[in-house]
Amino acid sequence: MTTLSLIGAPIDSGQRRRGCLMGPAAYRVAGLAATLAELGHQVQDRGDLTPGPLPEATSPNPAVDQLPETLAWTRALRAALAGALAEGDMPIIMGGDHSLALGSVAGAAEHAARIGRPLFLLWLDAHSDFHTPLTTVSGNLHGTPVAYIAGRAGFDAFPPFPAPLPGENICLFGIRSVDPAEHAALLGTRIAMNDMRVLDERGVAAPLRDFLQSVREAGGMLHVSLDVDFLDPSIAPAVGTTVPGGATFREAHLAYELIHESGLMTSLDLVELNPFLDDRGRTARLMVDLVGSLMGKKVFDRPTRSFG
Ligand code: 4U7
Ligand code: MN
Ligand code: MN
Ligand code: MN
Repeated sequence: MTTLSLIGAPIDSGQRRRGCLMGPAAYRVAGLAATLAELGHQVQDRGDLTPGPLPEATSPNPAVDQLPETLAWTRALRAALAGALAEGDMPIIMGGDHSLALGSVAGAAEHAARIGRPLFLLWLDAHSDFHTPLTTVSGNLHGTPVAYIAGRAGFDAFPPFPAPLPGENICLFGIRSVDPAEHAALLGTRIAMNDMRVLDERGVAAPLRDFLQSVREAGGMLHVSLDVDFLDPSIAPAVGTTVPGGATFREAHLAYELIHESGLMTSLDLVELNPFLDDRGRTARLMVDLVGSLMGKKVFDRPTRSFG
């Protein structure tokens, strides 16, 4: 039986609104481990990671903020993910801001390359996070991981990404904020852009099933990166970068049930929860509830087949 390995990553260096470092504690207080154990999983809380010593690093873009801190975390997370996957666990990273995906997905890619399987990435987010350190205007590195994972140039301070993912292995989902430089760069890729226009027209299920089918056909591993701001801020207020028009509870619920049903997910990030901005733990509890759906909680357990 696969062990769910909970790994705390109290990383706050990818953006400037302090508080994401409280995320792992909030997930623990909200009962993430117990919720998963009640669903029948074997769960191990591995505690919080610590970044190693800060490397010397500067960026040609003076806007870039806290580069040495983020580099140190990237290294630690990459090793933690590759290690957990090599042990046969399913790592669940409790973030921490989204810059943690620079390391978590690198670790998943390192492991996938080692065992000769393709890696796929499902990115549930309001934002496309496709800046490089050279194009970011805000300088916040939590807006860059997808570009790093896709092998875009401009990450000279970072270790080269192990086996960058081809565009068709990446699915962006829930998108409603794309900066001009990201937009221009995304047009030249085969990354699936499921922005809110697509989800409004086709619903959640059809585009998600298409992507999951492509993962299945390729025999791929699937890393899911879940930014809290995928959800509408009216139900998930504890994020620094709210964008209106997000996923409803029902849409998120359906998406997570479909991911679970596919049986394809091999690693997961929970990112961008800022408990300092929360309303009496509401967002943390909602996230725990939804991660339950992602890990097998069902309202009514009917045979998969009845959904066609
Ligand atoms: B998140 C932004 F300008 N694009 O670069 C930027 F809109 O991890 C936002 O998805 C990045 O929350 C958001 O700062 C990063 C901005
Ligand atoms: Mn994000
Ligand atoms: Mn976001
Ligand atoms: Mn954010």
